[in-house]
Amino acid sequence: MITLALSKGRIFDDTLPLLRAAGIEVLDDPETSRKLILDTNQPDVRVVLVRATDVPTYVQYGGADLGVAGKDVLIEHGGEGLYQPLDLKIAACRMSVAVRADFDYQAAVKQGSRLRVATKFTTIARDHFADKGVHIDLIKLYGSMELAPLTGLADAIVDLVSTGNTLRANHLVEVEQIMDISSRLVVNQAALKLKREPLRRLIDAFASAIPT
Ligand code: PRT
Ligand code: MG
Repeated sequence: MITLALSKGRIFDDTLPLLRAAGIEVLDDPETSRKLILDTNQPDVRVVLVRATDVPTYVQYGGADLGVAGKDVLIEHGGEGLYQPLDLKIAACRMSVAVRADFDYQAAVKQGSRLRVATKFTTIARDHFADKGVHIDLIKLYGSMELAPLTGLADAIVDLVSTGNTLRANHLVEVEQIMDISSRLVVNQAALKLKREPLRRLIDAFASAIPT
């Protein structure tokens, strides 16, 4: 049995075409079914649905043989025990710094001001500002980062941006792009040895189906 960990939403949706290219059809729709373990047309392949941030943990400890997770999630997790053979180029976005439109970020940086930064991506934010030599107070949030500068909780946020619509709707501006983000295939290192043949076949099929 091969167990693939996916999160509902964009990662599930964008992984379906890759699975199809490998001859795998998922038999349940996670948006209508309440099942957490989904069967496929292959009796020896199943999909488990977990939170996006839990995918690396499931794969690391063998709760799943492989999974799909964003580069953001993998950096924050640390990647321990994970083999990362492929950038699938799906669920693409970027990690950025954003501030209120009326906050002069460049001036604050130039003056060497201490910045209050709210984010769920604490490792990425800490590394980014350390590289720039900017001192920060980090405020860990679990969601709705956009609210932090609007309420005075923080001067800046570090968050994912794709269309930019969420920032615009909240009168925030992107002042720095930290890195491009896409989702990767992650594989449990022990499973790669024990289930070498079927996993290799799956990885190869995914590799040839990556959008260009
Ligand atoms: O939603 P939940 O709290 O369950 O978990 P999650 O947010 O971690 O999962 P999910 O499914 O939303 O995201 C999974 C992965 O998709 C992330 O880890 C990213 O690698 C990737 N991804 C790609 C994105 C986006 N694009 C994205 N736009 N993840 C989040 N967003 C959010 C962003 O945080 C912001 O709130 O969408 C908003 C911005 O979008 P625009 O289009 O308005 O700029
Ligand atoms: Mg989300």
